[in-house]
Amino acid sequence: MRLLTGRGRFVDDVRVPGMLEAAVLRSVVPHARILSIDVSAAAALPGVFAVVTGTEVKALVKTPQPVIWRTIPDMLMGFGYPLAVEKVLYPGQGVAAVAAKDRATAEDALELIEVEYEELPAVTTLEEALAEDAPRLYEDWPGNVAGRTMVPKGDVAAAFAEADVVVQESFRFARQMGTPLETRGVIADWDPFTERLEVWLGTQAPNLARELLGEVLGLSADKVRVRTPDVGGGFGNKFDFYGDEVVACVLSRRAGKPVKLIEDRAESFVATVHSREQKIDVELAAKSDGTITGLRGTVYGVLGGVLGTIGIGPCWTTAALMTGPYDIPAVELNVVAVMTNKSPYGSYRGYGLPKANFAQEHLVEQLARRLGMDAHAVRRKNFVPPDAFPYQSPVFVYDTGRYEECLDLCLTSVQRAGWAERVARGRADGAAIGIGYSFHTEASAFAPSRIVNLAGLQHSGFDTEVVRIDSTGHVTVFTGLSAMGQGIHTALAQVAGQALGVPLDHVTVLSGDTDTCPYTGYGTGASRAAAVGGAAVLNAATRLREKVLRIAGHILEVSPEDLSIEDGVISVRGVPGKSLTMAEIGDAAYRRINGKLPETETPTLEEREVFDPANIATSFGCTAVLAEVDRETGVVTLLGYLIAHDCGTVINPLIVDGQLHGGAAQAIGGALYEELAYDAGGRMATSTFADYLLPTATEIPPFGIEHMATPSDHIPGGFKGMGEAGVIGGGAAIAHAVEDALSEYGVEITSLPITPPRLLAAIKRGARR
Ligand code: MCN
Repeated sequence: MRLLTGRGRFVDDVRVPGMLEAAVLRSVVPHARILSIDVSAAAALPGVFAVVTGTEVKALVKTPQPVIWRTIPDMLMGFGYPLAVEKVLYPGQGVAAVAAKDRATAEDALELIEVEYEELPAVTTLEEALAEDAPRLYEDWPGNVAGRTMVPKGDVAAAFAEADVVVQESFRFARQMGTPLETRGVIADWDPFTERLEVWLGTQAPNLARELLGEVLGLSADKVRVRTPDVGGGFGNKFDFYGDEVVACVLSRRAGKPVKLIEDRAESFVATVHSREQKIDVELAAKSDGTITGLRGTVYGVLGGVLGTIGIGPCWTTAALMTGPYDIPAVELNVVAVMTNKSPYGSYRGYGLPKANFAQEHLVEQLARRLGMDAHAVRRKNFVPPDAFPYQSPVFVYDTGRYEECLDLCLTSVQRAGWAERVARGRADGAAIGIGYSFHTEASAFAPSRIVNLAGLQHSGFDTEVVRIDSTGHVTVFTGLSAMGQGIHTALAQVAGQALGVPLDHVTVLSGDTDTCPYTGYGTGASRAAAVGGAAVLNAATRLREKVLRIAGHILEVSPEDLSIEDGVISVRGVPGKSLTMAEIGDAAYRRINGKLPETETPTLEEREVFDPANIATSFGCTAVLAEVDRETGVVTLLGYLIAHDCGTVINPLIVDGQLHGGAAQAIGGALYEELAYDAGGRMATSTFADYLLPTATEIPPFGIEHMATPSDHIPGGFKGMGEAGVIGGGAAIAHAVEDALSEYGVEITSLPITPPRLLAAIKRGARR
């Protein structure tokens, strides 16, 4: 409501006294040697306070841009600096930056900067990058491959040698991005007297940003404060740490004034991380009864010119989780990290899972077609059964699951919606209409720290929460988890309120300041905040409740076991009228302590919980899509979208449904519209929403959602995460609906997005069969 009524405060709304505004000069050429940069005219422009180039920034920082997700052990590190040094490696890479009295002056100054480039041939596609004679981005590397790794399990060679049937496919996924409504923004304020850096930053990970800023600038953590106001969507893009953040700090130091740097929309297409682009070559071995025995292949991550914060993390995740809900005994999935002259690869909702799910579900359907079986029969045959949990997948241990029930729930909801009849009617009228399914798992609640480290992240996965009841009996939760629209404040308030027995409007959740909020492993991402943070709040609040009951028991001269708390009132069970309010307990703990606080209790009511779960939590779901294809235009219209979902104990059903809707909208964009394109010369070709198409309300079909709840067995409260669920299964379900609609042509969808020209070409190919 606060955000809807315009009361939100985002980085760009923050005004620090004396603040300057900055702008970054970004290369339009994809690959070039920087022969010279002349900033003298820019520096002389009235209103300009500081100008920096890449070489100057490099001299001021202690390290290049950090890469914290190192899934490939001996990876060649294509490190970048906050601004390009000697060479530009992608269109959009910053080469110089200006701080001026306002943004317009800063932009005028950028026009006065003279950069002399020696252009080099651009490497834009995977094939170009892997060609024998490919130009090398890093001249001292043997090629453009930064590294390789493998996800192994069991005896793959034997599985394929003994298979009755092998199906194989090659998949392509376009570059896409999260496109949050609010672009990235930072304000840096260096205080030369305290030697402390105050930063306002739109980020999903304030603690991480604080540490990485400190690392790059050579400051200890206490010398950096990161404050995060409202974040207008992050979608993973604001988990990553950007050179622009360092540039703002360097400019602030130079100018001796606070500096704001806000990315504009056009910049965001090149300066915010891209994601999704992959090629996956994979094959599946099976028995003639549909039992899957092996999965092998290669995931090529088409990375950018320099490594982003998370390196090849999403592509490794694609391989690590490609078995999805299926019990596949033998797996060998190679991961190849390939550098190209494009924007850095980074986090985007779903991480590697939408691609893993697409490949996995396509292969299952292909296998079913080959064996003449129903695809759901193949799914059922291979699901990890409920009694096999905890289940060791190639990398992660899945905690709990009831996959077949979830599939049935989805099928029942499709039946109830009358889709089969609708398809029959539509087809009788000549329409190309069909239904598609996909079943997904989500490795959510990303933790514990040891698994997070095992997965290559040089950071931890625990969370710290502080729950306080104040002297008026109201509750404050201090969290390091930042909100970016996913409703985490509401969820944590509900958990605390329910555990303490106080009404929701007596709970305040505070986040967004590393000086005052506790340390969280790495912020909001990987659908972890509700489960890991919720469990930490639950544990802290449960201990606090016990203290409240002990104090109340002391005052009322009854045993704490005889007390209950409801709506902020502590009552003696069975004795009407004998009660205390939470405010009276607060008063006893903070103010009128004498006689009211038992001598064994310390004053105040506050608990801190550091929670590092034993494992990740695996939620799951089944998506069904009803789609119609216009055979003349190749346009796909989605007519219905049903999800059966399980994220353990649901904290807030309304938010969970909203999360599924939002994720599904992004799946629809990824499946049908979104593609960051480069022209033949390697320049960015999509720089407005007229070129990069997002689905709008008119393209989103009505959603139906069904829930079941299989609690996590190791997370207090039984919560599992689900913030990415909607985006994971959508692409495959949409593709399968399109395939079903066009079954007469034998169309198989193996790349996303499914644009009309591509679909028309596939229909034509099918018609020729
Ligand atoms: N929830 C619940 N019960 C559960 C699990 C979740 O009620 N058992 C609700 C909670 O209100 C919680 C929300 O669902 O706040 C999402 O929970 P969770 O799965 O823990 O995800 P996170 O809070 O860690 O959020 C991150 C996740 C990710 S990784 C991306 S990317 C993402 C997303 O959530 N970006 C978003 N959802 C987003 N939603 C909005 N509006 N904007 C973004 O940028």
